[in-house]
Amino acid sequence: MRNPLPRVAAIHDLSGFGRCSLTVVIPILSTMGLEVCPLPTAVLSAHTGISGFKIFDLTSQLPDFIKHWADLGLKFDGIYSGFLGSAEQADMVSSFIDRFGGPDCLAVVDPVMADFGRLYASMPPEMIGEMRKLAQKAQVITPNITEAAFMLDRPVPSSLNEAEVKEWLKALADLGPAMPVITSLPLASRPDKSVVAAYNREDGRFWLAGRPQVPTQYHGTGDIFSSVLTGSLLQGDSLPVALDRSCQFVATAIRTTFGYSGLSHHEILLERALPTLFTPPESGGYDLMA
Ligand code: PXL
Repeated sequence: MRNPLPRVAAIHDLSGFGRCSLTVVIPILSTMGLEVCPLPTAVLSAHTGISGFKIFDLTSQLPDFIKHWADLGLKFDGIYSGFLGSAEQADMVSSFIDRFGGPDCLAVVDPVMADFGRLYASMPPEMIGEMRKLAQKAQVITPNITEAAFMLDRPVPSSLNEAEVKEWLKALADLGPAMPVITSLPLASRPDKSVVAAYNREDGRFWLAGRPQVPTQYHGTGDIFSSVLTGSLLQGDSLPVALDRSCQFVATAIRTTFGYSGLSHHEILLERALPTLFTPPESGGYDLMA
């Protein structure tokens, strides 16, 4: 029997404080009408951007959890991975996609490991090669520009033109995924915008979407973006509409939070924005790259 609601395996950490990973993945995908089955990769007191964080890595537990799901005969319409607790987990996610994926299942890998030119505090350097390998199994990957550079073994660029963006996307598609997306793109022609770009190898088209920059940064916006993108694709949206909805939602969450004084950049007010996921997609915010 088909799942009455599209069912997604969400392979991310659970961080108690600092909105990111499962604490954004679950509310976003649930609001979008999907059933989320979380497979936690690690449990943290707070995300790794908050000093003093404590982490409990679940690498040794994952094989048993996965075996139980296999014994239960679970079927997934989507598999969506993010922050991993160790480099060894990349192989586990790869086998998970082999075991539970297939032509009717969307596999999204967000190669969460770095930002602003640096690996996150808990990330071993081997994670870069492991994420590169794992990307082979995904249809969609959503690196930010630092993660894209690390995966392609290139310097992190301070600015790219459109021809260069297309070349980067093709190079990412050559790693395996048919639909690579790059976020936090330093696009020379749109310095005032927060921009994402994507390529669809199936039709050879490149897409840009974005929203005006707000002069602040909130932690977890990459996870928020990838979660809405995953939900939107699983709802049947096209790639550019899914990009546009994700940018729109991130911009709404940021603008909703930015107006308050006294909130740290770990405290994006996700719940204020969730109801906007019920509104029909606007499609005015994307462009085809000529
Ligand atoms: O937002 C990415 C992310 C997810 N999970 C954990 C993190 C980070 C980024 O720092 O530390 C635990």
